[in-house]
Amino acid sequence: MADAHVSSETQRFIDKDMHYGAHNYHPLPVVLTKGEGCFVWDVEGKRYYDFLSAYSAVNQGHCHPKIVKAVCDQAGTLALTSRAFHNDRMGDMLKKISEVTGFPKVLPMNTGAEGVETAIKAMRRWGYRVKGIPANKAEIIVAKGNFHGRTTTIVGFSDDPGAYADFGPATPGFVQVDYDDLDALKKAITPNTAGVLLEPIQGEAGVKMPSDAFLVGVRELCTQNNVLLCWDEIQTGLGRTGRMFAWQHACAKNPGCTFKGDCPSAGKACARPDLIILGKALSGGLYPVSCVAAKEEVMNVFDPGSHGSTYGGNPMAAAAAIAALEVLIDEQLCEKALALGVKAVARLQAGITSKNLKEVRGRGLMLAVEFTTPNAHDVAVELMEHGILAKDTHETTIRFAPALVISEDDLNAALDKIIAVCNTY
Ligand code: IF1
Repeated sequence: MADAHVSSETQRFIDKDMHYGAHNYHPLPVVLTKGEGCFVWDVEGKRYYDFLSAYSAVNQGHCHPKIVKAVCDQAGTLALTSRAFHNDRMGDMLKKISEVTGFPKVLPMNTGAEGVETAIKAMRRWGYRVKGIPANKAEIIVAKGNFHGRTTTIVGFSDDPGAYADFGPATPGFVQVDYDDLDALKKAITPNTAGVLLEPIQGEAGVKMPSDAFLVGVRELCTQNNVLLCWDEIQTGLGRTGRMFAWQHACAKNPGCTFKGDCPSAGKACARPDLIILGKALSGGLYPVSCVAAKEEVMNVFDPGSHGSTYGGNPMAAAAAIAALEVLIDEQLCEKALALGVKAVARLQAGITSKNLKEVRGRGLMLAVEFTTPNAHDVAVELMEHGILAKDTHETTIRFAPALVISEDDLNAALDKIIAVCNTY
């Protein structure tokens, strides 16, 4: 077990968290106090490459000056009104998200889990009111290994006991199938299936990348059976995988499709969803902002009183989201992530010669190194000592997700350290 060397100053912060906080996390023993771009600094002044990026919430880099300015300006003007009144910023955010996603309708929330709950409610209501599913019979198909958040309903359809154990009874109406298994999905569809909810790449499961044929096949099955397709792009979306959305990698007729307006594949050989959930990088880390974007037919199931949130769609969130999306586009972060990701995977594959290496994989700057041995946590601790912050998952896999603004030189410097550490395991 790698030993972390922790100073007494750092330990005092950790002790306070442990004393007053619920023990629902086991963080690495580092206490951060400052961030800029792809870097963070701890309370002792040591600089780290942040290769977690708050689980891809800071794709635009820590404290991006443009987003910081937008949020600070808005904070001093008007921060929160509730949805009992209109505010003069929300509409611009909805318009921007509509343009980026290609969907006509957007419903703003705050956390990712709330976005997922919103999508579940939309799919169920659509199932009853549009598809004609009998009352309380709607089913939503999900994948084994999924991670969609922490609410009681969401953990109720997780197959990770750490997430769901003793939080039951689980909300009924969810059916689990193997991920990346089209036959299993096909068999699970019934006349009562309202929707399919999937991550286009499973993050928590260890950056599990399905075949493009799976993503396209899911779309086809949903179209054939009058079932809604919802991609949870909370983690994979907004440039992380080298496209605005991860589903765009899979479009067969139009590779790398950057959807604008009508889908050129007209729903065929295309992985375009009926609704999409976004969160995390939608604010670049400055504020919790999530949303569902969807077709009219889906979003129109909501009427006054059926859904909402005190903070959802507030002016601060709008200022952050507009700036965050502008940064993604203006700085061409999708294109950058795509190009850097190809180089990063090649470099890791060539450089890591450890006999315990199982696989290096990734899309864009969503990267993973999987070992045959359960040492990923030790690797993460060792990497921290060498100035790289990253997170292990499922004992054998370590994920790397630097901010998309990282320079090629910084990426290479960090990869050299990662390769060196991985080769000692
Ligand atoms: C935690 C993982 C990442 C998500 C997808 C919804 C949500 C998430 C695809 C909910 C959130 C985070 C939450 C974080 C750990 C985490 C995570 F390791 F579990 F898988 F990112 F890699 N859909 N993922 O990935 O969004 O409500 O948190 O805003 O500490 O729970 P949220």
